[in-house]
Amino acid sequence: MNCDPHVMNDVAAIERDMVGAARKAEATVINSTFHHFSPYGVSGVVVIQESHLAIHTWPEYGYAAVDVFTCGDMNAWIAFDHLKECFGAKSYSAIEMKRGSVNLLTRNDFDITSAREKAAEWRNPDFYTRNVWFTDKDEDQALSLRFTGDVFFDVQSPFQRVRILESTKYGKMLALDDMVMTTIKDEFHYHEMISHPSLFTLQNAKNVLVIGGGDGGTVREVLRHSNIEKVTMVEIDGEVIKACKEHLPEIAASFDDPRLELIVDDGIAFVKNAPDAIYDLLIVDGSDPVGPAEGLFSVDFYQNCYRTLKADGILVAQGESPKFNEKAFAELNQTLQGIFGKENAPVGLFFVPTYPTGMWSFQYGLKGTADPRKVTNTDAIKSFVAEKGLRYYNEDIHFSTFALPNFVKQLIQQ
Ligand code: SPD
Repeated sequence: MNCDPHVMNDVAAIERDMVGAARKAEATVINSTFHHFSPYGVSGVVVIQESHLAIHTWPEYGYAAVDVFTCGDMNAWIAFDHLKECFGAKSYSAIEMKRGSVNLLTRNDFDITSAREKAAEWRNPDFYTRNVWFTDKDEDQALSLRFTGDVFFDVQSPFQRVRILESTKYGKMLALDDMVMTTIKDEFHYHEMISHPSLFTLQNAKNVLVIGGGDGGTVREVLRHSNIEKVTMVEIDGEVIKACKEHLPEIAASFDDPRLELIVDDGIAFVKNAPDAIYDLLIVDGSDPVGPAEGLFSVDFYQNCYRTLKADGILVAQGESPKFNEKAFAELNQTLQGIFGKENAPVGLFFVPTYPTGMWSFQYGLKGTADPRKVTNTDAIKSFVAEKGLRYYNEDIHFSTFALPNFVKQLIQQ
């Protein structure tokens, strides 16, 4: 009781501590299964050779109910003391129950000692199967990814909780608070699509501003274009850059490019103070409209973006999902239509398996006549895609991303 509520809601920490408790009590861990529940609470079981440890937490009460069941030599109180410490429990109640009356049972002729010895021959004591789930959700929908339980980076920055976890299907991933930002195995969907459609529309862009994008995937793609002379990237959270440089080097691959100026600061203030008409392309690679990214969905911010673009400049912004968060998606498009004009705020859809619902968008603001829906240089796209080995974007996707289902057209009144 009176446990740390944050720990009580942290599925990875609880799995680690429960497995740690079993090991400290010298149990042999076979398997662990842990789930995070919406809106909060964690349940899980660690199966041990000697039986099992089970838990359910109520973070809102700072409470955890734990069973340590053993039929072997292990001392359950060692596990109990370990958990008390890990959970920061200020009080507790515990009962020890002896179950099973051996004198009432008939023993079969079964040599348990030799069976144990045999199992120990093939069992690697450091290996056990884990079933731990990370969930990105709102009140009504969720996307869950199984992860190995390994946490490579976990820092509460002044803005958000920054974590690098390892998912079993998509490899290492960056999570901000409880939202998936990018994973090693599907990051190219997002980063190729946020960059190349606009750069092939502008053809000769030289000066690019990226707001956000702390993982480095967007600048990596932008800098593939040899015509780019300068990219300024403004990321508010230095911990995101640090985490990705250390643990996602495939994504954070271009931070040393001499054409990149990396600024750790507030992107909204940066755009507010930027001179008029200096950028060919302005990319807003922000997270969802909660916490530090909320201002990246405001009218004021996009008015300043418009002002800093050159006469034929393009804005492209992470546009949320028309299925997961219709309201933010539609409101952003209304904002862009209001500033750039009704015909100049196209939406591009693309698929990301690790974002809730899988259907995601980039939203554009076209200041002049450069329009991604009207490009003609498809041969240039084709050879660039082949030369760079792109895995999502190509000359067909360039156009098909702008083909919208009717419900999406209705949402944005286009
Ligand atoms: N819900 C995910 C929203 C996407 C946020 N940006 C991802 C950053 C990738 N560079």
